[in-house]
Amino acid sequence: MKFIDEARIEVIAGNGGNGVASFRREKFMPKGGPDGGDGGRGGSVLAIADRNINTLVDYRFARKHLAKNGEAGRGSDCYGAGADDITLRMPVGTVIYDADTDELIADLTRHEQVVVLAKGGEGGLGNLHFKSSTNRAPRQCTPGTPGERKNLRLELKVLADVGLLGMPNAGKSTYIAAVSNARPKVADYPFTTLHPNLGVVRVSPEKSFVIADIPGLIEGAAEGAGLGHQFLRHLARTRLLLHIVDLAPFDPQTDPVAEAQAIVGELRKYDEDLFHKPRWLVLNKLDMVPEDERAERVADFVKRFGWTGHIHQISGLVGTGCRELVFAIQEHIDAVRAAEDAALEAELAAQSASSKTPASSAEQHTDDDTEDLT
Ligand SMILES: Nc1nc2c(ncn2[C@@H]2O[C@H](COP(=O)(O)OP(=O)(O)OP(=O)(O)O)[C@@H](O)[C@H]2O)c(=O)[nH]1
Ligand SMILES: [Mg+2]
Repeated sequence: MKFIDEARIEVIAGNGGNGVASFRREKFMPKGGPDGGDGGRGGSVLAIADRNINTLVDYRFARKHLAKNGEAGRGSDCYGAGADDITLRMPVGTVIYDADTDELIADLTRHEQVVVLAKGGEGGLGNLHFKSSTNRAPRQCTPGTPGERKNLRLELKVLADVGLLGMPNAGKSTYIAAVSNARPKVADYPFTTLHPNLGVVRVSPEKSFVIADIPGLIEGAAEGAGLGHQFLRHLARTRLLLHIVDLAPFDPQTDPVAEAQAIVGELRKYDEDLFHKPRWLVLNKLDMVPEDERAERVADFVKRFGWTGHIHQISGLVGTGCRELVFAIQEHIDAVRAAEDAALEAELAAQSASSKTPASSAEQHTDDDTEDLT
């Protein structure tokens, strides 16, 4: 299963510029002192975690990342300019290893977390640093140090934000193909999808989410019917489930309400937590329902299914309603991420406060709290 995304890159930091040995030479100043400046620092290569990036795909194409060298120092007390660092944006969740030694270099767990991948070299010293009372015309200067150079292996465990749930043939793969970069097999027979597929849905240049298409579920999956229900484990860490229902089944005897109830039953049998996860109802294949019957068919479904939550009507095949659903999902994911960030910040603030607060003021706090309660 392609849930691990991997890339290998080479990072090369810039060398430090050399220091120089030079002497002041001016008219009427026959023995000007040393004036050779230092070399500038070489640029480092940094990584920054960005939660708006979902895959390492960019790093499979751009493999070599080079920062510039620092400039050498010059005469007349001129210091060489330092080179700028370069920053590589990587998804949150990326684990970075040294590919040669297998040593763990960093684990990017927080949005905006910065780590140094290869440190730029230090600039060398110019001869003006070597001036002393006994040596007033030093000729020493030091070269810059080389920048670090590393081969890295990046690993990302791709976690889906959204999971698709539904009977075989409900149109799960059709939907993921319509809105994401995934191109799963779509066919009019049940159990076309045998392995989970992940797709990245890009809503704007900075916003995207990952959606997981899993094999269809049928009644009795908990007891092993169809492909079983083990695939549901891939949905455990998602933030939203889309329950896709075929509103126009090929066989007129099939009742979409009974099918939807069977899915919910299997979900509950599999895991109570998954059952309580936010879940939206997506009624699919609306193109197959004559326009004048749609409202009635949808209302009848909602009533008999007893649904009070979010509902979307789409046609994965024609594309109707698909974009609106994508925007609604992104909004939901943004809100969940913001709440997660706020919770994390509060936790970090509490941690740093408790490590800084002296015992006496901590007692003070407790007193305040009890006062509030009474
Ligand atoms: N008319 C119509 N057909 C659709 C729509 N969405 C999917 N289909 C058709 O329904 C059939 C099943 O679609 P899939 O996307 O493979 O369904 P699935 O839910 O992924 O099925 P499994 O992988 O077997 O679980 C295909 O023939 C699709 O072309 C739709 O909105 N309208
Ligand atoms: Mg499928």
